[in-house]
Amino acid sequence: MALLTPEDLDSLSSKFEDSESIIERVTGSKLTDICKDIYGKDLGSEKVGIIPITAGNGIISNFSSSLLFIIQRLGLEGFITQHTDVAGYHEAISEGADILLMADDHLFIAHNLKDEKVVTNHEATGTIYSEIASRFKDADSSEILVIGLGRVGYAGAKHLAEKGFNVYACDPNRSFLEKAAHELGIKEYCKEDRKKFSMVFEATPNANTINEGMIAERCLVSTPGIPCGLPEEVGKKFRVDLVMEPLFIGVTSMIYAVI
Ligand code: PYL
Ligand code: MG
Repeated sequence: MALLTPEDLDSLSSKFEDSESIIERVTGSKLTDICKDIYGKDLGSEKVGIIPITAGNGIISNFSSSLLFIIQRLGLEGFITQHTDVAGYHEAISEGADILLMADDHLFIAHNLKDEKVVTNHEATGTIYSEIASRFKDADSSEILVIGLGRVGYAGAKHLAEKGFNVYACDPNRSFLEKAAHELGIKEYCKEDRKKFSMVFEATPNANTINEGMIAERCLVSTPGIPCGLPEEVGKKFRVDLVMEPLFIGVTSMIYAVI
């Protein structure tokens, strides 16, 4: 999994405000209302403990502070533990956290200690970004393109298939495609069909995965991907709305998933 860098998290607030206004414009709903709708619950007075984890590549300098900013922006009480790892885990529990947030290089989880719900950033990110794509007000059909069937892409494709969307997907890994076709009933995207989509959910760690043969004149691309899969010239040539943000959207979905 591509790891965030401190630069990715710079100016998180303005990046989030930009994407929040685009989400409202293209879907007609606020991000928190979309989360309420898909998870069926609203935020209460949950207290969130953020535990810095030193495993693997170690601490990302502004990762925990970015999480605290997100939690407080959602109107919840949050704190970053003084200690890291197991001592931090113990500290968070002692301080009465209801929800724990912690990430190593492989998994970023939210764990609700009160009712044992756990969600990964992959699942919650796939769910929310695919949901945003599926709510495009100017969509010309119920067909939606999913680019990338890794842990994030598969979670999004599963969410869309369960909602009854006509899901087409592409991934260079044939076994990922066959698994998704078999388990989710999605169709393989074939460029020879010259099908053009107005709703695209992209979840790959690569740039330039979206080409102009895939997208309709009016199109929404929803992606957590770093780097962005939409080439700048394609975004200019077509009227493409892009929802892309490094952390806030995914973490908001994680919190609603475990409350
Ligand atoms: C959650 C992000 C989304 C994309 N890649 C994921 C990532 O960068 N994971 C690593 C997070 C490491 C956090 C570090 C700390 O500061 O606690 N262990
Ligand atoms: Mg995100």
